[in-house]
Amino acid sequence: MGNRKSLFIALALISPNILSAEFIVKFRNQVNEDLLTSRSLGTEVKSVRSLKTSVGNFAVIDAKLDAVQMNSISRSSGEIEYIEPNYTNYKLFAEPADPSYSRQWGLNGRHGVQAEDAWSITKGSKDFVVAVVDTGVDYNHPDLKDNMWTNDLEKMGQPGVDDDGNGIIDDIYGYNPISENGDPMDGQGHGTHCAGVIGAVHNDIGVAGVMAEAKIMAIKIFDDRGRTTAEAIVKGIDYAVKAGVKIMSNSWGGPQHSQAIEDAIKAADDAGILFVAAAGNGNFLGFGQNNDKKPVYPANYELDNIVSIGAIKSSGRKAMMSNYGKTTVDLFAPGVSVYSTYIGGGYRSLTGTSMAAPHVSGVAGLIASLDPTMTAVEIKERLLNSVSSSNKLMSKSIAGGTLNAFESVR
Ligand SMILES: [Ca+2]
Ligand SMILES: [Ca+2]
Ligand SMILES: [Ca+2]
Repeated sequence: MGNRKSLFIALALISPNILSAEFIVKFRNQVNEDLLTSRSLGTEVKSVRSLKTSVGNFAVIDAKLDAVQMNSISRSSGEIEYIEPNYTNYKLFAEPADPSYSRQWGLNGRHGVQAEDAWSITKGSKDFVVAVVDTGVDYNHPDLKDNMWTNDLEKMGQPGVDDDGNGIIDDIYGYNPISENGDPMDGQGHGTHCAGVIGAVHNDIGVAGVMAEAKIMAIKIFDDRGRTTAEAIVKGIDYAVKAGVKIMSNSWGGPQHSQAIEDAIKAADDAGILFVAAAGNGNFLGFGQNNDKKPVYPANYELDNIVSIGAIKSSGRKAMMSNYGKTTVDLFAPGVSVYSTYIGGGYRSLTGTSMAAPHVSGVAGLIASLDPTMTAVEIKERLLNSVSSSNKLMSKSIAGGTLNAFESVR
């Protein structure tokens, strides 16, 4: 009786009125196809095929049956042990259960990064740190907190005391050089969005990050109104270098060449840290510019560890607003209508090379998870040599294509 009840529930979930579908019939002994004809069952049966297995003999029928009919069939013949739908609602576990995953075309779309195939090889690692150098991160976000880096000496230490002696009091999740304190909470949203692209937790809420396993450090170089200084940027990068991060994700920039910022990034280069930088979003009219002619920094600094990222839309073409450059933009990544985490525990869709860069940072993290001793230059070579080539992007980037997570880790 209990079984029958659960069968009804299962059917009701598929459809209240099954019109035509496949059913699996388990026979107690041999399959009796005569029992499975339209005349015997009193309903149209389109096809019957036998299925012999070591656990018994089955037939698969294509028929029009509702729950009541199915139930009466299983009761009417002593030869039939049970009948149930030929269920199809199973999925590869590489596909995350996060309810908004279907919206993440950058991961699962035709021109996305082939994330699921990559995840069958690696889902990331907590053995190294990815720094989001941005507006901070909502480190309490339920879809991020388990993938946040924490400074355990401060976390277990005393409030108001610089427990690890690094000069910053209570820097548990990162650093805030804008306010010169240890709290990088995001009050703007941009950094939280980028963090989610890299490493939103794979769970039953929200979105999935490129890295399922990650350690994200928040470096808040912009205040909540989006303002910064070269001083704050240098201090933020310096903190991340000293903390020994592996990758820095930078979704910001401007036309101003700062020697101090370049020197800070050079120190990251010397430490083997990959510096992912958005190529920029073009002019005030919304058209991308050629970075070969009009440099954008930090993307355009001529340092080996910098990888400059343009944005594509879901068709695989360059986003209208995205900057480009045959010799200055390395590769393209998803950057239009990117759905990710937002401040206040929320989610939002945003567009820009800002969203493309963290896709690359996440894939760089997948690469590094294969071999944490890999240098920045080695990771960068992998990224560039693994792109999905595109004729339209040949003249617009060094690699001539878009980010491919699977090709990067296979
Ligand atoms: Ca400290
Ligand atoms: Ca403390
Ligand atoms: Ca999630």
